[in-house]
Amino acid sequence: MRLSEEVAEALRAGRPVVALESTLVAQGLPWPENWETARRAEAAVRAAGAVPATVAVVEGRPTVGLGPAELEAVARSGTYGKVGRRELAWAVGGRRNAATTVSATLYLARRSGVTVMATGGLGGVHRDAAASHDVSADLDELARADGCLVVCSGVKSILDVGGTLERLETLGVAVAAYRTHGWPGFLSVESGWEVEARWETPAEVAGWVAAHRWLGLPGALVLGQAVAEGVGVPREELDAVIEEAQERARGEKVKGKAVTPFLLKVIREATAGRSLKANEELIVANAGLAGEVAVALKAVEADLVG
Ligand code: PSU
Ligand code: MN
Repeated sequence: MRLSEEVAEALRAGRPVVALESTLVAQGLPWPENWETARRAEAAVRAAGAVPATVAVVEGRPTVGLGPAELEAVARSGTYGKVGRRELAWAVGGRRNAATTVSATLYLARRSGVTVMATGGLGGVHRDAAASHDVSADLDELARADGCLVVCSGVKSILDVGGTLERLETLGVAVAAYRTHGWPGFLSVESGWEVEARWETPAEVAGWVAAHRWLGLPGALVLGQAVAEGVGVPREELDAVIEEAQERARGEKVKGKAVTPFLLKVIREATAGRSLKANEELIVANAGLAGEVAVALKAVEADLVG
């Protein structure tokens, strides 16, 4: 495992660190918005008082904390393929460049001692899962990442949101909404689904995470923060676009891990860039909130020790 000096130093000193995934940079957003967003996300973590650690595999080296040139290469090069957890060994063994999804990022982060991460929208149960069996490996890793917190804006709009929430329940993954009752709808403010737990401050979230850890509960915790009101794309509009995108994916026989990037791209085109703006803003906001919670968690930990 390769840690940037800054990340290694922060971990040694017990300072808060937030992991950021790179698939949304390499596959989720187009150049140059992807690079700008990646840098803004890192800046948001810093502004909160934590150290950002964007994760990727660089020439076979699993890296936690990309340098600026590496981050730019992920955004610009087109050579960083998308890898989930199960493809990590393939990328490392084959000395490849690879961008990491939530499942791979969470795995590498927690192996390095980083227990808080941020992303845009989680993977989950696809709408045609009954027939295609397409369920993101994000869910399985969330079930294993004991005590880790993932800040997101819900699950990607292209998914079966209710089905994904059900699966998270079965897996024992704790779920809460931040400052809303409704479960956020990724590019839309609302998903139409609700969750019971709601928190109002980073300190409350930190207390929740600390309690989960203290109880020794398995599985990760997922905090959903809605995209800002003025930026979100209305859900009805998005739903129509998604149907169309899925139609096209079927028509063009897009399969496997290519499905998610394909759908996100079609949606971006169909909403004249508004979904892109929403995606950018929510990624930056989630990174900032993850930073605030990571800082608050250090205060809770100090409390427990003292
Ligand atoms: N959220 C975004 N953009 C993305 C993704 C999520 O805003 O590109 C990526 C994440 O890396 C997530 C992955 O882990 O999509 C899930 O892909 P799949 O459905 O193939 O498991
Ligand atoms: Mn999939």
